[in-house]
Formats: sequence, structure tokens, C-alpha cells
Amino acid sequence: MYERNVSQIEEIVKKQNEWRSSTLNLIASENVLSNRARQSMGSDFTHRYAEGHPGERYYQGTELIDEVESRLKKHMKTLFHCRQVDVRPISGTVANDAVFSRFIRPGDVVMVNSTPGGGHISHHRAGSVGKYTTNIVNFPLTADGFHIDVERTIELIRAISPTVLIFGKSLFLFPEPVSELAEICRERNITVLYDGAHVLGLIAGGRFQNPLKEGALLITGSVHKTFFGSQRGIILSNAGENEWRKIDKGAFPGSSSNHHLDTLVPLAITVYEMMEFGQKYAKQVIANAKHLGKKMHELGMKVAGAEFDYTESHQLAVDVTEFGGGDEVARHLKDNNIILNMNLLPFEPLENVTNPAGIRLGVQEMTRFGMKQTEMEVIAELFKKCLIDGRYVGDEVKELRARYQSIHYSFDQSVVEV
Ligand code: DSN
Repeated sequence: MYERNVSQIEEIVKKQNEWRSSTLNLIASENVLSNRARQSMGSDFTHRYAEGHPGERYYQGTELIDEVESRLKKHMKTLFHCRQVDVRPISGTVANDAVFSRFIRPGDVVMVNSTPGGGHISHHRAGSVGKYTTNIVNFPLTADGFHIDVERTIELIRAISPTVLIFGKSLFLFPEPVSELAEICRERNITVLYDGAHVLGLIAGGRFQNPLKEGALLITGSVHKTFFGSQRGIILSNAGENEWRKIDKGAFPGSSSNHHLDTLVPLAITVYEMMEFGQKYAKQVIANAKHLGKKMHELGMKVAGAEFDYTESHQLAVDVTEFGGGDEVARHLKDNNIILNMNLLPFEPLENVTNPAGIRLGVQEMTRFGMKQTEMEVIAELFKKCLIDGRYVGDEVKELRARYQSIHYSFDQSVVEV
């Protein structure tokens, strides 16, 4: 009786595959797996449980799972130059919660990036931090809105005595002042956490700040944004054994029992791709983002951060108020086969959340499909035609995208990246 429904689901998946492979995906929090990583999904690992650590499981039959997980952990430590890693959180937010649950006590003062300042929902009152304390204070920002104001933050730290600082955000154009604030945090025994979800692949590629080196105790993140793995989370640290034990318990049993083994295998493949190609990939991602920002600006669009070369990450922020605001523009672009999201811009009131002034763009996925500066110029032109000239560009987008289907910075093929 329900067989027809099964076919309908299969049909929907087919449509999604066809549609999204013909669009320009500029969602800053997404990426694509290589074919080899993707093909490793759906194995017997999909069906299994592996609570605990390799070699210390609560179930039998995990030897081969242990082997994959151990290799993954070893290589993640090499990539991020750290002593401790937990690959079991099933998402970035779960990784955050595992850590926040161990470091934030009721009444603690915690400093975070505000939502309009780009902060992630899990850092806020309605998210994970809010489960542990309500004393959440936003970092003061410099006038451009995309940098933490270091001097005013130091004054605020002296005045309100926070116990935890959470750096990192979802609208993330420039590095955070971790090293600038490390000394006062050391003096006052403040725990420094860094949510590196968005920039993890850039850190792995050595092209973004290394928070652990600069003074953060922990990096949390997801491994499927600029780090082009399967959808999971991670915790990285140089904490000593005792401190790490408490973090480890936050991950298991604190925030999950089994971790999702179907996505473990592709991540173990991705880590090799990152070690081999990560540096070139990260360099190209940032070069592409800067170039797209410059070209869109030259063509008349209000790209943020012009005075700072637009970005040091994979992202750009554009004020699209003149075209109807972020919601209207994002929907209109989607109808033209360009996919991205609306975004609050710094200093906007929270009430604007359903139609903020901005849109957020990320170039990491298109870079993975082999696009470089030349293609960024074509994309900038497409934005101009669509938003300023009011023309339909959906077919041009499809034509462009049809030429970029193979996945670079992977072992799928022997493309020489220059
Ligand atoms: N909300 C996601 C983003 O797009 O940045 C991160 O979880």
C-alpha cells in the first residue's frame, strides 16, 4: 500500500540531486564530499553502535570501527597540531554543548558574539549556553561591526569578571583577537573557547588563525563547512589529561551515546584529502572570496569590509536593503538558481531577523568544484544582472555550473591544482 510513497521519496531525492548540482551553492555552512568519501556511506558501519573509545567499547564487534576511528583521531591531531581530539560529537552544536556543560555553571558570566555580530545560536540564551547560565554578555564591536573591540573588551572583563569567553561565529569574516586577550584571560583564569565550525578547513589548511596556539583551551566545530567532511562535530585541544577527561565525559555520555558511524568513514577519508590538498584549497577559498567581494563591490553592490579587503575567510556579507532586504533577495536569487541565506548584519535590531539587511555568501563549495578568480568574476556579473539589472539569470547559472561538476582537492581524479 505504501510502496508508491517509497518511490515518491526516491523521486524527491533524484530531483534534489539534479537540482542542486545545477545551482551555484553559496551557503557558507555547507560543502560537498568527494565521490570517494560519499561512496563509502551506506556500509555496514551504518547499522552499528560504538559507545566509548576505540579499545574500550561497551559493545563487541567494533574492532574495524575502532581502527577507522583511531586513524581519524591520529590524523586530526596531526592536522591541527594538538594532543587531544574527540570526533564523537554528532554535530558542531553537540560539540559546543558537550563543552559548555563542563565549563559553564549557573550564574557564570559568559562573553559571546551577539547574533547581529554573527554569533551562533548555540552561544545564546535560547541555545546551549542559555541552559547553563543567563548571564550572557556580548563582545563590544569596533565601528565596522566585524571585529571585537579589544580595548573595550578588556575594560568589560575587568568590570564584569566573566569565567568563559566564546570566540567564533557564523558570520565570520575576520580572525578573532584570541592572542590579544590571552594575557588577561590567563591572569584571571578565564576559560577561552573557540567555535571554529565555519573556518575549520581554513585552520587545517594553515590559512586562518590557529586558536590553540593563540591561547584558546578548546576548538569546537563541525567538519562539513570549510572542512569538507561528512556532517559531524569535533573537539580539539591541548588540555592536560585531567581537564581533558572532564571534556571527554561531556561528549560521552554527556551529550550522546552512539556516534553516527555511517558518517565516520567518509570523515576518515576526508582527513586524508585535507592533509594532501588542504593548504592549496584554503588558499584558493580565501583568494576567491576576496576576489568575489572586490568584483561585486566594483559592480555597485554594498559588500561589507571593503577597507579590510572584504574578508579573510570563505565568507562575504552584503547589505541588500536597496533590493528589498535579505529575505526577498535570497528568495529571488534562489529562483535564479543561486542559493544562499539572508543574514542579520552587525548592529541590526533582532526584530529584523525575518528580513534582515544582509545576505551571507560562502565560496568554499564552488571552490571545491574547481572555480577560481575568473569564475568569481562571472558570479559577480550574475549578481549584478540579477539584482541591479533585474534580469533572469537562472539559465546562465545552469550553463556555468554544468562545466563544474568534478570535485577538486580530492582523490577522485588527478586534477593538478595550481
Ligand atoms: N546555522 C549554521 C550556519 O549556517 O552558520 C551553523 O550551524
